[in-house]
Amino acid sequence: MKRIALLAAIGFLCWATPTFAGSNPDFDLDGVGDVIDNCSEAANPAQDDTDADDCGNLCDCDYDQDGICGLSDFGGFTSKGFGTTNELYNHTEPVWDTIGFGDFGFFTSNFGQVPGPSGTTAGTIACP
Ligand SMILES: [Ca+2]
Ligand SMILES: [Ca+2]
Ligand SMILES: [Ca+2]
Ligand SMILES: [Ca+2]
Repeated sequence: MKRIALLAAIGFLCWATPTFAGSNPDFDLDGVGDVIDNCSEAANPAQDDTDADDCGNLCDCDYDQDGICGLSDFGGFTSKGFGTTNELYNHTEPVWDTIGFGDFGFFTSNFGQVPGPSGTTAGTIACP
């Protein structure tokens, strides 16, 4: 009888213990799991990353890689001008649409901020 109770207890524990095998949280619901998402809080299913710093274009306006979206980056952004197709300064997907007010709005709203966050470079200067 004790053996049956023990087997029942083990069976219950196996049933009640959640398994995380294969689970992969996706905060921004873009189909790319947080740990491999180069913009883990912005939906960017294409994962465009022109400067290849593992911080996706959709959350990266730190073009000179100093860890912050600042004046030096703004100079580069404005020199390209609206209507061009410079991929680096493009903050929408797909990458090769033109730079417009949306990209400017992204830059200004992130001015003074760090890029990211990125699930692939957590803790690095390039994309915290
Ligand atoms: Ca995601
Ligand atoms: Ca994302
Ligand atoms: Ca980048
Ligand atoms: Ca910068």
